[in-house]
Amino acid sequence: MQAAASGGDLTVVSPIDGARIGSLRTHSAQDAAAAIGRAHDGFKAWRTVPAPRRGELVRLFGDELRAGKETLGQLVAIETGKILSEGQGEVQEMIDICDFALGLSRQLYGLTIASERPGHRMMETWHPLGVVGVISAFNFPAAVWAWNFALAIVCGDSVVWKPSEKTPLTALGCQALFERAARKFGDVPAGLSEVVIGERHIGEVLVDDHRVALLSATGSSRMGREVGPRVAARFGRSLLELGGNNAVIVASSADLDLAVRGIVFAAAGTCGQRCTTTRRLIVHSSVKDALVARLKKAYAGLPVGNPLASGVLVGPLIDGRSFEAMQSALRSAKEEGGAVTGGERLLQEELPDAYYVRPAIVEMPAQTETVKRETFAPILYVLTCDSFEEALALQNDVPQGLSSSIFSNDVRETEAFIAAGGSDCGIANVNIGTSGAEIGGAFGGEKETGGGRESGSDSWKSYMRRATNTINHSRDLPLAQGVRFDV
Ligand code: UN1
Repeated sequence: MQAAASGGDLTVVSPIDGARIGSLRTHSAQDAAAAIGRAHDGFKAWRTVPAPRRGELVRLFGDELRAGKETLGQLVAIETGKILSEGQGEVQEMIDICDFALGLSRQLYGLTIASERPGHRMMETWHPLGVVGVISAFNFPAAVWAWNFALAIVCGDSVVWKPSEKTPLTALGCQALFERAARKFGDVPAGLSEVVIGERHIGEVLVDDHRVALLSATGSSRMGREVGPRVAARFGRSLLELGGNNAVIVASSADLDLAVRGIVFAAAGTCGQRCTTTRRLIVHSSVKDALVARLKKAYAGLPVGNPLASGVLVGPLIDGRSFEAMQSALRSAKEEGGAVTGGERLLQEELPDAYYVRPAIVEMPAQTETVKRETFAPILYVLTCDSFEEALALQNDVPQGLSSSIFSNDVRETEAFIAAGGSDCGIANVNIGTSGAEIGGAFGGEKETGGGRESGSDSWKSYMRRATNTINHSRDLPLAQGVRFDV
C-alpha cells in the first residue's frame, strides 16, 4: 500500500524538537479491509510452503536488518525520542527474534501420544493459523511487531500491521526492508506483509474482521479492555500486551551498587516509556535512606537532552499529552502526601515544542490510587517496608502484572520471590531491573496486562492451530472409553 507514503493528512513529528518529519496519507477502512483480503489470499499460498523454507525468508529479513541496523536504529530514535543506543538495541532485538524464528522453523514440534486403543496412534500437528493482525505502540515501534512478525511468518501466517500513528515511518522502513528480503527470496505471495496507516478506526477494522484469526495488540489496559471482548465476540483469538506497574523490591541484604544501576536504567531509561519500566520501588527501611539518597544523586546528574547526541541518557517524552499526564500524576501524588524530587520540564526555552523532563522520584506514605495507576512517564514511587512479606504484598497489590524484580542476597527471599506464592507477574527477576528482557523468554504478563505471551519460549503456539490426530492401523474399530456400539 505504497500510497500511504505520499503527502497526506497524518503529520508525523519528532519528539526531539517537535519538527515535522513526514506527512502520510492515512488509509480508509475500505483500504484496511482490502489489505486483510490480500493477506488472507497470501496466507492460503504461504501455509503450504514448508516451514524451513519459510524460515529462509526470515533469515533474509534478518540479513537486511543487520545491514540496515544503523539507519533503522536512527529512525527509531528520531521518531520515538529514545537514545541512539536504545534505537540500535531495538533493531538488535529484531535481529535476535529473526534468528530465533529461523531455528524454530525446523522445530514446530507436536507430541506423539499413547492411545488407549490397540492398533491406534495419537499425535498432534501444528498448522498455520491465518491472518495475524498486529497493533503496536509508539514506544517499541519496530521490535514488538518483529516479535509477532518473525514468528507468524515461520508459522505460515500472513501479517497486517497497524503501527502507532505516532511512529508510522519506522513501520514503512521495516516494510521496505522486508520487501528487499522478499525480492531475494523470490516467490513470496502478495499480501504476506501489509501495513495499514491510520488511527483508531483502522485498528477497529482489524479487531472486527473475522478473517483476522489472531489479533496481537500492545497498548494500554483501557485499549485491551475494548479489544479483548470484541475479538472474543467473533471467536477470534487475541494476544494482549497491556499496561504494567512494575516494582523493584530492595531487601536489606541487597548489593546497593547493583540496585542503583539497575533501578536508574529501568526507571529513568527510555524516559520511563517502556511497558517494563520500573514504576515502584519497595525498599526495606534499613537501607531506604542510603538508597534513595544515591538515587536522587544519580537522577540529578542524568544527562537529559537530544537523544541523538552522544552522552545523553534520557530523551524526551513522546508529546505534550504525555507531559500533562506526568504532571497530573505528580500533582495527585503530592495531594496524597508524596514528596516529589524532580519531574520538572527541561529545555523549554530552546525546544518549546518538545517535552524533556527531569525524571521524578516520589516518596509516598502508602500505595495510593495514583501509585496503582500506570503513568507512561519517568516517575518512580518509593514505598518503604519492614519485611519481605510486606514488600511482596505491596508488589502484588496493583491491577497490573507485567514485570517485577528483587535485589537481595538472601536466597530464601529470592527463591520465595520467584516461587508459586511470590511475584504474580509474567516476568520476575533477581538482581536485575524490570526492563530490558531478552527475546528468548516468553514476554507478557497477568491481570490487567492481558495474559498474552509473545517472543521466545513456546509463544509460537499462539500463532498456529493445533490438530489432534488419531490413526487406526488395525482391522478393528474399538471405541474409546470402552463404549459398545455394535452394528
Ligand atoms: C515494550 O515496552 O512494549 O523488556 C516492550 C524490554 C524490551 C521490550 C519492551 N525488551 O524492556
